[in-house]
Amino acid sequence: MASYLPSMEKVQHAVLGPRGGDKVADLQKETKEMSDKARLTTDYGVKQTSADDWLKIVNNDKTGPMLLEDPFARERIHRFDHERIPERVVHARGSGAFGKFKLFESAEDVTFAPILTDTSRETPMFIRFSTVLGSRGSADTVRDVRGFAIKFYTQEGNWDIVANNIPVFFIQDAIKFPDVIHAGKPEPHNEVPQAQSAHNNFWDFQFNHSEATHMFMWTMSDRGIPRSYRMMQGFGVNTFTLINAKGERHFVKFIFTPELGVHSLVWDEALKLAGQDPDFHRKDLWEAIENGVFPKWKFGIQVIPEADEHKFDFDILDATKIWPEDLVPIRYIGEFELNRNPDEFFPQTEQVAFCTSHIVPGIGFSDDPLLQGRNFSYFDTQLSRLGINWQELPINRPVCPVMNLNRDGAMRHTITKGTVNYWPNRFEKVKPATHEEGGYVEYAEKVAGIKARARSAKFKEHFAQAQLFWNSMSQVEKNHIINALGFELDHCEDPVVYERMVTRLADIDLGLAQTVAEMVGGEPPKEASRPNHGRKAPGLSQTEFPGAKPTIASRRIAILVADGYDQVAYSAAYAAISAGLAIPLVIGTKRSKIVAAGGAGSTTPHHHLEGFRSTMVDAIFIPGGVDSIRALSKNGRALHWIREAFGHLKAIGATGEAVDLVNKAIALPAVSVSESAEVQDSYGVVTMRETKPGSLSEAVDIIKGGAGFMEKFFHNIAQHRCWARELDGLNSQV
Ligand code: HDD
Repeated sequence: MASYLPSMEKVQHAVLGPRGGDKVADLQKETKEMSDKARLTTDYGVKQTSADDWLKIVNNDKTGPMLLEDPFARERIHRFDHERIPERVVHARGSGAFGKFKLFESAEDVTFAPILTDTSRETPMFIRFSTVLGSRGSADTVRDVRGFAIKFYTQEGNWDIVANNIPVFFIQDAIKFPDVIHAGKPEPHNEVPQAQSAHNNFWDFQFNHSEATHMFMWTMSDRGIPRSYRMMQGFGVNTFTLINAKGERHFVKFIFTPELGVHSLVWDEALKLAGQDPDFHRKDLWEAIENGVFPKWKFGIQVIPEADEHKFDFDILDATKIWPEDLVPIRYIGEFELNRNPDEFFPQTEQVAFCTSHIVPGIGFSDDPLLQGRNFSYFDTQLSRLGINWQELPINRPVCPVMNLNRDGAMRHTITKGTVNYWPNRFEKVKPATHEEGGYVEYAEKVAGIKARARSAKFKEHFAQAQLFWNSMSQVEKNHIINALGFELDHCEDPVVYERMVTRLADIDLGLAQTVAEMVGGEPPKEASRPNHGRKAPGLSQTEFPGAKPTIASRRIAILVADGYDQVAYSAAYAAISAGLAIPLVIGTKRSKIVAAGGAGSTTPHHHLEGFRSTMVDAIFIPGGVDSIRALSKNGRALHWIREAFGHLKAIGATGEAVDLVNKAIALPAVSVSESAEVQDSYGVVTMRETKPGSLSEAVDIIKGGAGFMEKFFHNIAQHRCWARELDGLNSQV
């Protein structure tokens, strides 16, 4: 059995507190604390006597007209009127955190970039996660691609990897970006729907633009509804290049794999959370970092020597294709963690701005036609969002020296002394750097060809990797893709859209096409449009990423109580959950004091059953207690909590009288419960009718291991979800 004890490293983090490296010190220059001694001032520094009354003419018995003269009041209103800046045209909804990157294996055989060769370095970083389609105020848990944009503040300048949680993209050439985004965003006539791909225009585009086929299979898979930003892989998607000290070039893709494993919500849960807790992912990231359970990823590269560029049956510069891991293994060379929440959302998470074109010496671009277009687009979009001096903003400025001849523009902050602002100048000031001094030197690539609006022949193949992805899914994952397509196409009212999409699915798999056709009302195809090649690849199914080790760390576990609960079971569970670095959330019939059986103790719940929902937790534990269970059994919402958690495949634990409550709520013959002191684990429902001395009350023993109740309960939580329930069709029966 696995240990659920926190690693020493995590304990150290909790004790030492967050660390962020140079960038944190750099940001301190701009950061103000709100001290008790500080007094309200205008932006020009004059102390104000009132934040309540606009200057006006008053008589004793009459409030007279306000005076436009009041500079304090006008400043407040002006500042407020202009608080909003344009939201990002895509990826508007996001949240970010600071962290650090550490290399554990030098990649000097393929690059001379110090961040990828110097194992003694710790590089500060900022990551912004996002959804793509929704506006800034949209819900976190919608079905969508997730952005995973990283800024490394290296000593050689900022390096941005503007990544996603899906390794491929909808389009091969950047010129199509406005189309794919227009098609996915709310429709132009009525601005409906918000943050959804489930509509006519999105699927119309997917059909007409067959190179999107591989990508929509990923977004329809569980990758489109992650449980947490902390449980997603990240992929740079585009093909970059690495150049080593000998001047040799390799093609490269960047991949990040989370220590906590890759996990998703179930669709019904995602839908409900969008209304019940639209900030679910934002809060989850914040909470984990505040609790010192810092999310970590391994940093990997896939490299292909320049000479092997054409050895594959796909074009390695095509962003709609993965490089299958059995052909190009991932080499994990470093790791990064997020360990500090921003101090203020707007100046940091909202104003952070990324550019794929921002790379450092030792790293280069490729001729990937999506990347080349992105390199133009990002700087351009920052101009309309933040203005020409966006790189001076504290969150965006590098930690290494910046000196150049760029000048002026709106909101310029930097003041550069000297009498010249051009090169060459008589003082030899601001001289360009040599290669030896660290100057960026472009790789001397030989280029020949004719000008044409075209792509190489291999770009024209659009279905082989969609099949590869489908074939590599587990049965559960396949079911989820079918249901996702069933949901999405059901939201398309135009028969032309869903009928044609069904024919597109026959390009991938006949069974898939037939099942979806039946669900959504299209004509089931009689035969596949092309044979399924039957190949699979490693690394595509989420089941391959359970996490570095089984853990309950950072999981939210509800403890349901009413007056008369069993204090021993309650406190043992509470202690064990906390010691495993998970978050115990006491949910009561009310949020005021609840007293244990016989007055043995009391608790003031974090939430009450109506205010919080089962969707917001990963598991439920219910301690016994005659009166508590009697009250919960009569409470429809309590029964709904248990049924819903069961339906969402979550671990459920119950002791003493609570076993009967669980039995009543679930009421399925297939799910057996404990009749004695023996622990019963049936479909992730862990029960123990009589508590044995030592089995529950000694939390420390429980965490250390053994075959006790908590051990089994925690094991199920660490598995993330009980898939057997779904495979046996039990989840849909409650
Ligand atoms: Fe993009 C934002 C990721 C293709 C144009 N993109 C943006 C963000 C992420 C990505 C994570 C949010 C950055 C942040 O948090 O501030 N984009 C991708 C990936 C792509 C991709 C992985 C495919 C490989 N993007 C892509 C293309 C174009 C753009 C082809 C245009 C030709 N993307 C933008 C943008 C955004 C953006 C309009 C909006 C806000 C921003 O850049 O800063 O320029």
